[in-house]
Amino acid sequence: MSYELWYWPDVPGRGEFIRLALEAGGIGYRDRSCEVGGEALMRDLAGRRPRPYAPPYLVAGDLCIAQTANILLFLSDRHGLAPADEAGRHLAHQIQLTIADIAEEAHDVHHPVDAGAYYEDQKAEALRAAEAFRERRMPKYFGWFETLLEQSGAGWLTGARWSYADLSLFQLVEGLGYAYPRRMATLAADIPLVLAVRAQVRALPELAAYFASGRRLGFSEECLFRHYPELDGA
Ligand SMILES: N[C@@H](CCC(=O)N[C@@H](CS)C(=O)NCC(=O)O)C(=O)O
Repeated sequence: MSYELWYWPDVPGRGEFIRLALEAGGIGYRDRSCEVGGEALMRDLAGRRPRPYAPPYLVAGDLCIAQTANILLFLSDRHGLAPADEAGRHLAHQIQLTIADIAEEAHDVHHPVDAGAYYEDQKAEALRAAEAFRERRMPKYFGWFETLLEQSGAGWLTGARWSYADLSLFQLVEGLGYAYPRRMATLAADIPLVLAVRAQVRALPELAAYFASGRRLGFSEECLFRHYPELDGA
């Protein structure tokens, strides 16, 4: 089975959570976001049955699956990207849904009023939202990931081997490290296990070819995780 990943071209965004799982799992796929432009993506999406609400979505034969966490659960069930037992399967899914929550909050910091309007037109509200995100939300979420890793005791979130949740935690740390370098530097002392997962994923042999390929897209101010210096702070 070969898969098609559909996402916006040129940005990692939510598509990268899925790309990392496909790459680390050695799963064959066509990255349609790199082959077509945004208009072609919208045309494709509109023609799908059932129609996804938004990218990313994954096409697997007759199936079309949307929602990042749902796509990862689907791929994991087929390709063993998380523990197969009930507890481990739902723990990985729970973590992924929580990563979706913080990713959404990170997006809403730079678009606190209107997701369809420019950042520059909601900057005052964004400054206020950023302070709350940095001071209360980031430590709370990262404290929870750190607690899970302490409880796991195995160096990975769901057991002795990496799962797609670890890959996504890596991407979250990378993204927030891009967006909030000063805040992440301050938090670093409190989240050694989270940072160890980031280093372990960066060093995974399964991802070495992908990281060396030049195909991994960089963050930018068009994406989910954006760096606006005025929104960052220690
Ligand atoms: N909860 C969905 C969110 C999907 C989503 O918001 N996709 C963005 C791109 S990262 C989008 O195209 N949104 C269009 C919209 O919400 O109108 C997921 O995790 O996949």
